[in-house]
Amino acid sequence: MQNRNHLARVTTTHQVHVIENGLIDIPMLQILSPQGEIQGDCPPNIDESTARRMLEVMQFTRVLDERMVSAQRQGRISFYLASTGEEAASVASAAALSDKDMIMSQYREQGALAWRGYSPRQFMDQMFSNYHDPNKGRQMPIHYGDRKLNFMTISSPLATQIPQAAGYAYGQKMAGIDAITLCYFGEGAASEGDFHAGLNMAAVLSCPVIFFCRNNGYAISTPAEEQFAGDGIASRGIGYGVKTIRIDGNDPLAVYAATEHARNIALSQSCPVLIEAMTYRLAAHSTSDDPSGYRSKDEEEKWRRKDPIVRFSAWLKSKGWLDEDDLDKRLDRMRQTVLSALKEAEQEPVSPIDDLVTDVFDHVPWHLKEQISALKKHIQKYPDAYPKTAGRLK
Ligand SMILES: Cc1ncc(C[n+]2csc(CCOP(=O)(O)OP(=O)(O)O)c2C)c(N)n1
Repeated sequence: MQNRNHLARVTTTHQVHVIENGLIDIPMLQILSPQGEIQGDCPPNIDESTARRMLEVMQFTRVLDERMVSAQRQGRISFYLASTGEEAASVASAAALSDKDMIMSQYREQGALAWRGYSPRQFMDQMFSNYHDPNKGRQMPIHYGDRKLNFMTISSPLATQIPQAAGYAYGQKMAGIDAITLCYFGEGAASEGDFHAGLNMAAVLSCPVIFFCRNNGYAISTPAEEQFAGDGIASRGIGYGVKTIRIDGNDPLAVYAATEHARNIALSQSCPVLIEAMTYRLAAHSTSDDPSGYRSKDEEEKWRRKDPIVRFSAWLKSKGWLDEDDLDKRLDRMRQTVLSALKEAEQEPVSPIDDLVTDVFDHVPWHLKEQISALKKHIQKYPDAYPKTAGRLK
């Protein structure tokens, strides 16, 4: 007999009944095989120009990553974080959204921002903390944000964007706006309390938000098996009463189809949806990390064979949507564009040091005025102790 008791679906049993992890299968949606062939009999619902642009933005993201890791190695920027191997997760999910939807990202989703139209120069201005950086040099490189593109500024503390996304989506619902919020995070961030608070809040308050988890196997050097014992992150969505989809995160068509579907659900039913994208971080965690200390080359090789760009290119080619002769020229053009944007941004002056405290308070308080003036005196006395990005005196 079943009844609803404090919202739990209670079925009475007369023997001890233990529910074990793994009793419920959560299937993983895969539309394209690693070789780029269509699986199953549902043809993908995507037009030629969207598919072509998706490939282009994925390629751009990889080129950007390659150049910026080199720029960090040359000492031109202090830090970078590549998304190599995970381009499908960010680009194809952003492609399935409306531009009106808010994106709240973790930090490895530069592909989504590039999809929205953030220019190479904008990427560079932020990373060089120059005068044109909307953060005015007050954030580390890769902490992008753009109001016009509905892309919330990234913040370093993990998972803070998750309850914020629930709240933002609640606001969209209250305002009657025809838009949702998509929130990216890694499986590591899902260990934070904010993940649990955010999902529960979104479920109880029926917020139109997609929680998009990139399960790439590692939180820096900690592998998934040392992070949790449950069935990935998808099982937690079910626990919170959140509609849940698991997908192959290296399959752009699966990412696109699932996100499009999740968006329809979130908007029409006004509720959250959790997507768990199974993927792999082929790059180091960041330029401060060396993965050879915690994983094998064999493991990396296995995932390299599932490269989303190679897989998607093979499918586009089979459709006659990829001009291979153009490919090398296009990649060359992208490298040139990134390089010239880098050189231009590098030459720009940094923000004045007063920007540290302006637009934080209406009137700068006396103690901060004192600190800024002491800092300026120190810089004048010991200029060599400060990097070029420390700010201008005037
Ligand atoms: C609250 C908090 N704790 C720790 C860190 C340090 N930290 C930065 S990234 C990271 C790993 C996150 O892993 P995951 O969420 O799986 O994302 P991935 O880097 O794999 O894309 C950690 C522990 C942080 N930024 N914030």
